[in-house]
Amino acid sequence: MGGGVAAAPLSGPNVTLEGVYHCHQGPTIALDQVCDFQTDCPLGDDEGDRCRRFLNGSYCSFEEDECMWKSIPGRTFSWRRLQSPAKATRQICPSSGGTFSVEGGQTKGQRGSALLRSPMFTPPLRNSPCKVRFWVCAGGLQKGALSLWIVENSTGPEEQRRLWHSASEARSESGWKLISIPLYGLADWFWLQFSAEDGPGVGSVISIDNISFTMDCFLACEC
Ligand SMILES: [Ca+2]
Repeated sequence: MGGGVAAAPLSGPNVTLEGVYHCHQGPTIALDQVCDFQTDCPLGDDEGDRCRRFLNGSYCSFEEDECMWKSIPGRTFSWRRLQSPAKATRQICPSSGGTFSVEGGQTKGQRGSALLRSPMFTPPLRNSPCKVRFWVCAGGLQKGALSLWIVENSTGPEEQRRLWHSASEARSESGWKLISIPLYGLADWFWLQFSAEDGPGVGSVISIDNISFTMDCFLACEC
């Protein structure tokens, strides 16, 4: 690795190889506090526009658009970008803006699975502590489940790996929850997909919001 490693889009004096970011004014923050939808720098330069300039889909609040995340409908239900949740579920999963959600609707017997698929991403460097983070709310869930899968371009859906499953979370907790998952062992371009299985049930909802990748995912080899 002749030239070493640099964060291409955030390059310059503000990112160091020690994994910290120097705010334009004020403190030094950890690299995983950059582009995580929480303002840590006094001037807010760790969030916003510069984060959106990374790979499309790697930093999305679903406020303005879908950032190339794509709904692949199931037989009886599908993911939709909502500006505000339906009345029935507003109290369980309150949100002030856009989310991607599956709503239970009024009918029983929702079968099959509905997918929410990301655009294609470049693989992180080997051994980089790359993580994907997202907020999830499974409100009033009567049945059904949510999984996050990773699919590599070279092997395709036949060899997809499950990264996370909602059943692994404590059932008693409701409301929004932050999930953070390491991405490793990737050799090829890949995409992520959320899979809602068998629908959330009558009057229930599953919502996803504020998806972001840590900066480590974009460290590029300048070989
Ligand atoms: Ca931040």
